[in-house]
Amino acid sequence: TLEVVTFGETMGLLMGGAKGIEHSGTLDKSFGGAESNVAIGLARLGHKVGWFGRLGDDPIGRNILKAVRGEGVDVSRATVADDAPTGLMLREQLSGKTSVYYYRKLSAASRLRPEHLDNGYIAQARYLHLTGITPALSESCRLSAFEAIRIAKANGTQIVFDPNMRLKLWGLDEAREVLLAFAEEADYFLPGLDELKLLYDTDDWDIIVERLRELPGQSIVKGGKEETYVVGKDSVTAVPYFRVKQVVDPIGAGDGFCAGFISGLLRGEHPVESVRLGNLVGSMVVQTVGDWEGLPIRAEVDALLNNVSHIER
Ligand code: KDG
Repeated sequence: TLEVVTFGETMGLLMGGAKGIEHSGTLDKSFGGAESNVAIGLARLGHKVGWFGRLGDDPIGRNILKAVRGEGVDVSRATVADDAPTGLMLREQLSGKTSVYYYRKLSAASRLRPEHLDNGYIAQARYLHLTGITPALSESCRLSAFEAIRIAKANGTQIVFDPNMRLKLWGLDEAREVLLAFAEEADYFLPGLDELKLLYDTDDWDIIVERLRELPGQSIVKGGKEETYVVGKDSVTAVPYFRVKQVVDPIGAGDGFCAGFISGLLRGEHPVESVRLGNLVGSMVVQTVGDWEGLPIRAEVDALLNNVSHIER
């Protein structure tokens, strides 16, 4: 049986080099999707995890399916759409600023419908991981996400929800309404601080904490200057980041965090200890180009947590 199930859109990723997309002669090909990034992270940490989504019947879709499967993630419920392509995203980093361009409207993944969900598949898991990207993709994706929550709740599967606000996909008002509705359903709500400022329309940390305390689940706030926050009923615990020599590519840090955090929960750790593991995994992702390539395996994480140094050659 699987410990974690997640689903969402995974796209081909084309990255421009130092000259940027406009002037690069070649683009580096990979793939990415918040949910499959989390799934790969969990698999590398030794967990049984399933990811699904709809892919196009095309080379990029086949590449994604093989690669995610190759990472040890169960992809048995992923489906292929014969009427729509796999989505694409282009990304570049110029002067330290990351820009993303989506080519995903009407993609195969956006055609996911509630009928594509396998109840038993979701019900077996201890955790269902969801992000706020899925409900932004299409009406049918939004319904699918709500249906997955219904299935999870009916079967005692806990919900981990990362809002992953993508304002290139929908307007703030709509995003706010839907993402806050999802937050109400989550056992663990993992927003970033910037997202919370937009969701609650305030920069006031005390008000944000108050709002989070009104939610039924546990909130963990990512993206502090130097730490992640665990919001308790009457206290907030700050869990410091790990020092990083150089941030090479910040994208994927939040997904790495989620993978580490869920891994901690699965290992029976206290939420604060799970956040520490999340911070560590996130800090490793940002030191490598790509969304998921820098995700660590269990042995690397254990060695770092225990301060063991290896002779590498
Ligand atoms: O968290 C990283 C993701 O944002 C990236 O893989 C792309 O899923 C993605 C999206 O929709 O932005």
